[in-house]
Amino acid sequence: GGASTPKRGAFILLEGVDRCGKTTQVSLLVKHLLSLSIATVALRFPDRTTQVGGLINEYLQSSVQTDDRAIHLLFSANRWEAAPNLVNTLTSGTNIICDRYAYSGVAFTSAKRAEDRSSMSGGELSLDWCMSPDVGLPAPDAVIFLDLDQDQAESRGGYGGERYEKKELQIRVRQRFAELQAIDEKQGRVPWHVVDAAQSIEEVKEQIAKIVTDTIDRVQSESAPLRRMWG
Ligand code: Z5A
Repeated sequence: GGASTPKRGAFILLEGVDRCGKTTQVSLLVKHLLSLSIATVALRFPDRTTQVGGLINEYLQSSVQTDDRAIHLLFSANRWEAAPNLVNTLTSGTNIICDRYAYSGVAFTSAKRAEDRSSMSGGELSLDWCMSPDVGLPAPDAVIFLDLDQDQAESRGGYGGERYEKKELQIRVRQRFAELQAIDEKQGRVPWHVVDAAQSIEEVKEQIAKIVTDTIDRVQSESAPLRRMWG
């Protein structure tokens, strides 16, 4: 018999509101999995290191008026430009732990209102409009949503200077994530795991590590195909 095809890696996504601890947990998780000799890499969006990511970085750090649709499409393009490498990584058997993705894209743009926005039209951009450029991207095998209410998030220190770091917007973003969770649960394809991010770093880490190892086991034992976003 020939060599068997290696099992693909799992694509695990951490999402959540500002300061929920995603970045902290992604790096702890990658260390934990590597210590178990489980091949894993971290990804994050926006990836500010590419040319498109450089434009996004300038946008986030300035108050320059840019049409919200144009900036939304840049965030999506920043995922599409990473997608071939993302798929290759999974196919080679390496797991990916990702910090933000299309859900953040939709949640933030759709939460903007006239006062946060600079578009031609005054109304909010619909969830459907916001989802469409990301349709077809590789879908995660699990979403881990680090949930933190606004007061707890604020207790982690004052907001920095970036343009989305505003209370009212962040509250609406959290509501949009809940709508996206409901859509995924209705489709029954991408499972969500909501973790209480108000716990200690160690407690959150233990809960997430269990979800991640269960997801890796499931993807491998079922030889689960890689799905596409919202397809
Ligand atoms: N955005 C968008 O609009 N469209 C898109 O498509 C995408 C993103 C992908 C930049 O994202 C902005 O882009 C973001 C969404 C928007 N706007 N906002 N807000 P980013 O990912 O580059 O930046 P960020 O998410 O705002 O920040 P962050 O650094 O990634 O935050 P975090 O990862 O959630 O948190 P952290 O750095 O791990 O922890 C925050 C602090 O809390 C830190 O001091 C920790 O030590 C502390 N911490 C962490 N865990 C705990 C616990 N358990 N207890 C107590 N304290 C804790």
